[in-house]
Amino acid sequence: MTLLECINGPEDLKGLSQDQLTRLAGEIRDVLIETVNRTSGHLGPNLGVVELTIAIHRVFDSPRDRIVFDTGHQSYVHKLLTGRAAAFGSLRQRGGLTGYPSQAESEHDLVENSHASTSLSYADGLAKAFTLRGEPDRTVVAIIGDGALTGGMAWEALNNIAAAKDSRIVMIVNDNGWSYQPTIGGLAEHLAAIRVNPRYEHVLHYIKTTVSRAPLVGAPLYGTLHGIKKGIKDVLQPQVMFEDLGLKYVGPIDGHDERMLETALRRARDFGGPVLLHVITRKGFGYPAAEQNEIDCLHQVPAAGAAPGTWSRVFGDEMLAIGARRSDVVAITAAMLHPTGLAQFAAAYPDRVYDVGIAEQHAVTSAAGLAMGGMHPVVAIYSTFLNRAFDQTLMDVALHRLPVTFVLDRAGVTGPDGASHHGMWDGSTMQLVPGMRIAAPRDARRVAELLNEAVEVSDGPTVVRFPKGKVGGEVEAIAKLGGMDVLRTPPEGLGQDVLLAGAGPMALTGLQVADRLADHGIGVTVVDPRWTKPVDPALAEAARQHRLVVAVEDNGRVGGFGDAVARLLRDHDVDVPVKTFGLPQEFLPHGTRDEVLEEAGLTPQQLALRITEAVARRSSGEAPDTQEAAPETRPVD
Ligand SMILES: Cc1ncc(C[n+]2csc(CCOP(=O)(O)OP(=O)(O)O)c2C)c(N)n1
Repeated sequence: MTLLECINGPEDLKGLSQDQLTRLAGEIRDVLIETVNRTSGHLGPNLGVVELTIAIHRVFDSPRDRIVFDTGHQSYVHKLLTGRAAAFGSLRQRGGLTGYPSQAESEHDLVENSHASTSLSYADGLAKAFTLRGEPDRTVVAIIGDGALTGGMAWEALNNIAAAKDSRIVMIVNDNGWSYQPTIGGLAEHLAAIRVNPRYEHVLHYIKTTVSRAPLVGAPLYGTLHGIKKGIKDVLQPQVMFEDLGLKYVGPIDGHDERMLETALRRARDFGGPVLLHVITRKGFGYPAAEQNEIDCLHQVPAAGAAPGTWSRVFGDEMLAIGARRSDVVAITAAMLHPTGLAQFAAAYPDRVYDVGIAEQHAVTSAAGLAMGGMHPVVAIYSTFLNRAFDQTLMDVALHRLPVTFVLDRAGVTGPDGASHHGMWDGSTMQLVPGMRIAAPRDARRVAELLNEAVEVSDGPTVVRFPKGKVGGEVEAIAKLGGMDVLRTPPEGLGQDVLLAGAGPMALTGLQVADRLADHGIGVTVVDPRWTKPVDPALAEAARQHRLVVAVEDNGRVGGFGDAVARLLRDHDVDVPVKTFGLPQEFLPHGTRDEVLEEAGLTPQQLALRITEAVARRSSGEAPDTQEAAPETRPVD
């Protein structure tokens, strides 16, 4: 029996000897490497926090003390130590453990959001609540990476925490010098006088001498640490930054020395007010394949980079071509250069790409500034993270009618990252933005086409949204309807029963639906709107020729493309009924993309069934039954 198998909760850690803790750390690393390579997930970040998480659970009393993981992608070790080791093999699988903290899984988990830079704000609020409730002995522990610390919210929270002298908050800065890529330390460059902290030098020396003895990792690791060094000095220089803010600073601590970590954590816990503990870790520690991975230390496996054949890569290739033609086109990423497909553009045009850190709000307003200055920025961002910058998109970009193109990768169902990562909001929130135009390409050719159209728009913002993963086959239009592509007309002998408009890849799903409906004698016209905002008025005219209009989208049903189609028909006094199919407006759990789409009733088979029923009801003159009021996306038996 392994030591890990004997750990059913943090209590079981407390009696272990230092030797046993070292053995346990090794076992945890083995489990992480074996499991995550099989299930997918965040590997490098978790390998880096093994000793840190053990030490936290030995020093603090969870769940009475609350532990908040910033972003939460580094909470696997915590899961293993809080009674979930046996279930760990189900990580990120449908019905299995989630890839982030989950209150449903454990009383030790609290924050599930997975959007970065929030932990210090949660900690601020929790500590205030404990004080108000007369529970002054409870401590809040926030673990925040140096990447997440580049987000504005973290600094807004620090500003408040510094003033909350009685708040028992231990802020652990897990400084590995990386977010997806080496963390950018722009803040720091404003610091004129940089002093060298001797204890920090000591840590570097320690890591240099111990790690450079390891045959494979030595030199590159030291090189990386040297890179980190500047960041630490600049951004996290205690005297300059945190102590001037009025925060108690402890560190820097070697984050792989469990005993030293415990000592520091005890001191921080017993201080009785906010303390910032600066811990230096190595992303991917103990696994050469991760430590040596130059792109992102195996931040995620499989890598989130833009592999050939993915939507992200198609976008990246076209950006490269546009970059060659248009010297005014610049690219912005919020710490996700490789995953968003911008790496090639960055290599070719290093002066025209800006990695702003995990700072989506700033990214968007900075894009507004670039546009005001005569450039055409392309902000490449995951769909779910644009939520962060809604106000900036609305008021800083759209209000000024600025030509900024938002390229929203991972739009729609994303899969194993679960509720906080599904990109199911932008199709609705962007519909609210005056002057915004939204493109949804159905295939690779349309990504190129629509991206080019988007960067030609000079009087307002544009969105190009596409999903995660591999791009499917290409389908050419057989006719045009206004600006839309007609992909299919009813086969001979069948009437114009249904006009089906499928947004983005849902247009291709629509073709499969049409095949199935033809087998039932129902004639379907399938159109790809290409632009889902504004909806082409030609759709209203085409609707008059059909008995039922169907809109399908990979986005929340509320306020998305389907609602925009229904509104267009109302505005044009078209009385043809409309059925809208999209994701239920709920926080959808993790699973593969196909599993989640099936759960939402969006497979061709499920859609065909619902549409057949709707046509049949209308043909028989039957009033819509009560089911009609239920979400349309539910699969029917
Ligand atoms: C608002 C937001 N933007 C982007 C991301 C994507 N993301 C997940 S982890 C990560 C890097 C985090 O770096 P850091 O906080 O230093 O943690 P590490 O992985 O290095 O331990 C990024 C950019 C996110 N989760 N939230």
